This record gives sequence, C-alpha cells and structure tokens, in this order.
Amino acid sequence: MTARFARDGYLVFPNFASTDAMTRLRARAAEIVGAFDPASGSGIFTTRGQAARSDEYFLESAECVRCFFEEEAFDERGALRVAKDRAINKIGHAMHDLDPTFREFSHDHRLGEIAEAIGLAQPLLYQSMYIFKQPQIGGEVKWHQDASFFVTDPPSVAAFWFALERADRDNGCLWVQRGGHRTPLRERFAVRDGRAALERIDATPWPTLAAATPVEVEAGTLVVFDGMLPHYSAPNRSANSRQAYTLHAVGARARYAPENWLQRRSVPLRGFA
Ligand SMILES: O=C(O)CCC(=O)C(=O)O
Repeated sequence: MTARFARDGYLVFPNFASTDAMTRLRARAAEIVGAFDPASGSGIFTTRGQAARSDEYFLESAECVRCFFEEEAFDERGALRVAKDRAINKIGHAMHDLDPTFREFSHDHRLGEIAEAIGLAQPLLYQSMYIFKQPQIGGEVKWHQDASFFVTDPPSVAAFWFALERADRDNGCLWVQRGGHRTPLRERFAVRDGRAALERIDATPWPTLAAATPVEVEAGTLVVFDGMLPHYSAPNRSANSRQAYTLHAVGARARYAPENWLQRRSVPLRGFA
C-alpha cells in the first residue's frame, strides 16, 4: 500500500463506507440544506461589495457549517433557476467537528491507520466538505493541488475523499495526474489584507485530460490522495448527482502557514481518533 501511494500519489479503498453510514450522511446533508436560508447566504443577491462579502462568508466557514451555491444555479437576474436542494454546490468546512453525524463518520480509527501508513504523522483534521455535484449544473473543479490551500512546511496535507454515490465520467468523477504528486506546487491560495486569492507560483502546466486518469468508483469507495497530487473534476451535465464527502488532514508537526485561508481560532483541532 505504501509503495503504491508513493508511486501513484493516491490509493482507492472500495467498500470503505457502509450503506447505513452513507444514508446517515446524505440525510444529514439534506437537513442542513433544508435549514439553510439562501437570503442569509453569501451576498450573492447583491452587487455592491459582493466580492468582499462572499470572501467574509467563505473565510468564516473555517469554523462553522455553511452552504455554498453552484455558480450556474442563478439566472441573469440573480434568482435561483432550480430548487434550493438542487442549487447547493457544497457544505463546508467544519462539520467534522461541529455536527454529530459528520463527527462520528470523520473520527474513525481506520482513517488514522491509513494516515499513519501513508506517512502522515499526527494528522489534524482541518477541513470537511460535502460536495453535491448537482445534476446538470454541477460545476467543474479546475485542476489543482490541495497543498495550495494548506501550505505547510514540510508539505503534509492529505485528502480523504468518500464517494457517496457512484462517480463516473458521465457525472463528473475525479481525474488525477497519476504520479503527479512529484511535480511542483503550481499555485498558492493566500489571504492577504482580508482578501483571498489564488497566486501562481510555478509555471509547470496542468495535465491534459488525455494524460490523466479517471477515478471511476462505486458509492462507499474512499480515495486517499497526496496533497501535491493534481486532480480535476468535469462539470456534471448528467441527470444524476455525484455526492461526495471529503476530509483534509495536515501533520501537526509541520508549520502551518498563517496566510492559509483556513485558520482555527476557536474550534480546537482534532485527529482521527
Ligand atoms: O469532488 C470533486 O469534484 C473535487 C474535490 C476536490 O478537488 C477536493 O476536495 O480537493
């Protein structure tokens, strides 16, 4: 397992999550969306100062549980063109610590064992996301490396991505650059003066889809990948959603950059145990 992770930058664990566990996560995610008032959201219905307001809404989500819309969910006048439960792109970013259902799923000793096996010492769970990849309007996730969002010295972030529904080329599965975790960090997402931005730090190109590997998996599969691994997912134009839950863990001994967007100031960080 360790040799394969070192070679490819990712591992696939079929049947990791039970049907019951996935049903609980999906039901809880639906409840969170049901309770979400779009008008209280990211300022998306206004124009003046919208960028600053949506930055604030996003940055605050480091320590709470918030819903974010799909970009294509709105018409030109800013009205929702689909029902709310078909309009949410994701929920983030601290439900693994704040929500009992997600907490129970996320703090699993099996994940701690995998972290240890891939060389992630003293993992701390910084982030959780529930990704809907909605039918027809599920947005593209451009090529990126998760280490851009979790800069540590030395690099340490690893991703734990759980398919809650079958993911395939039709509904926007993950694509990876196999072995690409040995390529440089191309971008860095930093917060400077309260504004978050992606900065290019290396000119190495992103892979073409022809050179990439689709990770088509059944519901219940866990995909673990190195934070340096370039990955991508296409827009979902199919009639089926492609729901997934992800966790990002960072080594406690590595220095965590103060410019990283996700800073824990009041909610304590925990490991998998
Ligand atoms: O689920 C997806 O489509 C992409 C997720 C991803 O890129 C990530 O969690 O870093």
